[in-house]
Amino acid sequence: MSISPEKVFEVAALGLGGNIGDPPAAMAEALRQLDRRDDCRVAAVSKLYSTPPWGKTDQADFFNCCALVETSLEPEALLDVCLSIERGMKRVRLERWGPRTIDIDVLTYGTREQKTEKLEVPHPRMTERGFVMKPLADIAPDLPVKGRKVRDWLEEADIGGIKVAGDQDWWRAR
Ligand code: PH2
Ligand code: MG
Ligand code: MG
Repeated sequence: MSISPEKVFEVAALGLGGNIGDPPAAMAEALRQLDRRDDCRVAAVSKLYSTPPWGKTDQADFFNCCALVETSLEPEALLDVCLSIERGMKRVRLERWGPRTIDIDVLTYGTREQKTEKLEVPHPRMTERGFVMKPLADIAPDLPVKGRKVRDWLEEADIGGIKVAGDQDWWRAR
């Protein structure tokens, strides 16, 4: 018999989005797949939002949400899990910042700051994106990101056109 060391769980924030097909169904399925894993537990999910496209504006509105995940995975391994869930759901992505069926981004990992070839946390553009900060403020308003709380970043973010499309439990019902 061996004694296994206690796993250390970190809290990571994820941003989910999509604007092709049925993004709320895809996002809900992705969250449930994460929650079923032994190494991840979905601890909180924001409301569901409909958001105007950012970056490339001549495309359909997106659905977006954020989630807090307790995980024993290191950030790169968590990203790999997210990417494999995307692939398993046959993600279609037509171009950078363009239409896609589902996108799962690792936004933060604890309070860790790292920039490797594979992954930068905090996500380099998250604080300027209303479609990230609005849902993140539902579940982690006091989380420090790049020296300020999420709620403070949100005050400066452009949240024009962002609408609530589902309450806190939207992802369980689907
Ligand atoms: N994702 C992008 C580019 N633009 N705009 C909105 N509203 N929501 C997104 O999730 C989004 C975007 C690239 O990942
Ligand atoms: Mg993205
Ligand atoms: Mg992505």
